[in-house]
Amino acid sequence: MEGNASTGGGAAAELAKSLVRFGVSVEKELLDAFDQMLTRKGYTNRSEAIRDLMRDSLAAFQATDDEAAVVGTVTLLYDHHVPGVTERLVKAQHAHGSEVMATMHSHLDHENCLEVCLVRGKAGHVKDIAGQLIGARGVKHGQLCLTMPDVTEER
Ligand code: NI
Repeated sequence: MEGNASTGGGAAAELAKSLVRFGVSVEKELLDAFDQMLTRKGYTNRSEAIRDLMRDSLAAFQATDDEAAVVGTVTLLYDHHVPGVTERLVKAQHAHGSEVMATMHSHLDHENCLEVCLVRGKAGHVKDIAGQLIGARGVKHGQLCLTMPDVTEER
């Protein structure tokens, strides 16, 4: 990321200057399958899909650095009838109040609760917190999704 933001010249001109075109050799069958997936996903532009894949890959790679600053979500599915599960999750979230920024909760049905926690901090710490939440007794399924604000700029 460059730190010297432009203050003039127009965003379109800056974008045109920063775009790079490159060629990729790929088997026709692979490209056909890729394009079919893009159509089903709603992409209208192969370049945008490839940019998204690159950002995914960069975010995943950067998050392997435990010191990297990350933001993310921890999704939790649990049965609130399991004794103590709600208390365990609330306690763990309070214990990490600086990293757990917010929590959204939905009572899916009579048994199931869906909870999403917004988290931020160093990747290693955030992964530990997610592990505590997902691994809490009573949580049926959980997943951590990490990204970082500076992974790349959307154009
Ligand atoms: Ni609930």
